[in-house]
Amino acid sequence: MPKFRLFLLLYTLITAPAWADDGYRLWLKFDLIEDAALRQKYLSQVPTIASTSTHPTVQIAVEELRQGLGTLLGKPVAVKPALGANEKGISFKLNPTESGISEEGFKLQTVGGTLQLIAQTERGLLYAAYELLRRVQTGTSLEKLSVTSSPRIQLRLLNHWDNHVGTIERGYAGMSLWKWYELPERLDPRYTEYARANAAIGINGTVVNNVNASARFLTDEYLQKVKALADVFRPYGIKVYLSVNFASPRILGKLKTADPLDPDVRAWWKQKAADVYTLIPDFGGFLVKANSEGEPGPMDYGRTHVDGANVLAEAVKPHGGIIMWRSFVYEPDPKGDRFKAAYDEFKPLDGKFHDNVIIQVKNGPIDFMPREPFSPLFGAMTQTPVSMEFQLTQEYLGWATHWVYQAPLFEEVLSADTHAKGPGSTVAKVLDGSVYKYPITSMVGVANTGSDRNWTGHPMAQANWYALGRMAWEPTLASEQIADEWVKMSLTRKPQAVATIKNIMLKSREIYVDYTSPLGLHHLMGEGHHFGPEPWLNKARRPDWTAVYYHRADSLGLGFDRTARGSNALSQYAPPVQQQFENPATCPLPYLLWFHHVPWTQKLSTGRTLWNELVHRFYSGAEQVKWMQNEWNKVKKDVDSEIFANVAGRLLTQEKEALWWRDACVLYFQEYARQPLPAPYQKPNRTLEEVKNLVDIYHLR
Ligand code: GCW
Repeated sequence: MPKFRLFLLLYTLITAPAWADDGYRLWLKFDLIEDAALRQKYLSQVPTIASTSTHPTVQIAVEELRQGLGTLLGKPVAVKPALGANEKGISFKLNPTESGISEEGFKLQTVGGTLQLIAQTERGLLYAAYELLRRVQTGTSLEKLSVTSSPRIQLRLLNHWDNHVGTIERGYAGMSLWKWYELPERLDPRYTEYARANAAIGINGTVVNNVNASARFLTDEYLQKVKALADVFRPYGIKVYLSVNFASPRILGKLKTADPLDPDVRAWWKQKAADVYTLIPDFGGFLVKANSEGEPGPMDYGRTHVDGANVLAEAVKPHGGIIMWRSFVYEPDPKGDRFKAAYDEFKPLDGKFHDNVIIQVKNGPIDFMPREPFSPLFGAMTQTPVSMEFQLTQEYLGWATHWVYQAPLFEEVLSADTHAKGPGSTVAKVLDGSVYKYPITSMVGVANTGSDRNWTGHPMAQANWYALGRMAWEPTLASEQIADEWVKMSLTRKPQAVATIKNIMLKSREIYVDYTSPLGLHHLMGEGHHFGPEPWLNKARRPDWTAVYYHRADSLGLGFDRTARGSNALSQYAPPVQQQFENPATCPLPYLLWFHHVPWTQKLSTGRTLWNELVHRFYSGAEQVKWMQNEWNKVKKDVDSEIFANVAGRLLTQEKEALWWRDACVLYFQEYARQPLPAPYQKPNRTLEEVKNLVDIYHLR
């Protein structure tokens, strides 16, 4: 080799980072475990994998273990038909009648020198394999294992708001993963990567298109494309579902109506369902957004949500399908309270839906705000199952420039006590069917994935996808544990760095709440795009799309009175919840302005007046972004340089935008509070008018 080329080669080898990471591999990184002793220990326990299965799902499990353990442990792991006497290794046991686990559950057991993966189904074995890998990735002992695990929720789904043209409604990570124009002929390898990532966290279904649904997804042409995806996902235990446009019988079937009680409409849906199931025998079912934000629905024909849902339910029932009917409905009523809409609409319909219908409810009563009290529909529906819809994509959480770890938000909602059947009737227990015996249980996350190389735009947003899967499997998992796993699997295993990153993650959501919507403020964001502050917004296409509808600032105070003196939305909760919230003295501060119109001069439990506390939150919240930056800088040497720089850059933008929120809200509310800023806070160095114009800088109008 010529000297210069040799020099170049050496130079590259010496200067290149030890590893370069663009985040593509998510939580399936499987990089070499740095600790040689630990590696040795694992190697002595799982040097071999025994399997003769020809089932595609088990073969995936074997292959994941072979490759994953191989690179984690730095030595090829052999695959053999069987382990010899006294030989150590991993073995699979498929036992359809295995007790103590559900269909998708598994056991991980040390029996003699063998680590047995036991399950009733092949899917269970795949989940067991990923659990084993997670243990090795996170440095957990494999000594004398006796693990039993079953998902508490049956349907663990992503909902993609992806359009056929490749755009994603509220997507901040590039374009859609689905290349409809290439399907069904070309299968992008990324579809398989997507399935792996989801299976590894227990997700078993995906709604591939937007709830604002184009009818074209039910055309023969598109169903072929959907089938192609279903075929890729199937061996990973993932079913495909579709969002449907309620007017499809009119749009596609050329019928005069889409009235659910019209016999031709019924027949049309039956035939369509049969066509879908001929192509995709294990198709999951339909998701419907009806009579909401301009989407068609049964009410267009004077019918009810029950009529609409049941006609679809009948159509998919013979094929084992389900209908996920969304409760996100609200009429534009300037005098009403949007908070109450979903409950008012659906509570009277409880028990009237067919048994293969589940009502899909957003976590809060309004719309994925940075903090909401739990929706009163959780605990209220005793005979019709309800499902949880969380939003992973950060529509109201700063898009892709704000680092917000959402697991604490999920945990807060899941652990909230509905008191539906006495104390301890948490939202999690409602969802998993232990409060009322629901025939279907489900938790979904509106996906934050896109074509960006790292899937989620903000590298840290991967953790939200991860958390959704983990919590849908076990809704009582703590956000701390999930963060711990995710950091170790995706970023670094260095203990100090793990602790530092976890600490930022766990505080990030509260920091975001503080600089955008403290003390229970909500819906202050810009109109339409939903980015940045616009608390002054008083005119929009609908009154309940303005900000003033929600914060109700006036010369006396701030906040929405939802007590009996106000909209009485509180009456939708069980009495103990109502009681806790209705007294401003016992209402937890994070929910204060959700339920009360509080005088500016009112002393709060913190010792500060409302105005002073508000200013304090906006300022300290924005200040905390600097803290996040400083903490992040401490892990520079312990995380990949590309990811480090990516996050560091986004944190700088986050700081700028946090100040934007702070200045906008403080200057605007000050016009009502008419008080100076409390010490030590200095007045923003720009005027309210200047802040209002910032929206142009961000090209948002
Ligand atoms: O949060 C709102 C979004 C809409 C979305 C709607 C919904 C898909 O702004 O973009 O539409 O919720 O959940 O249906």
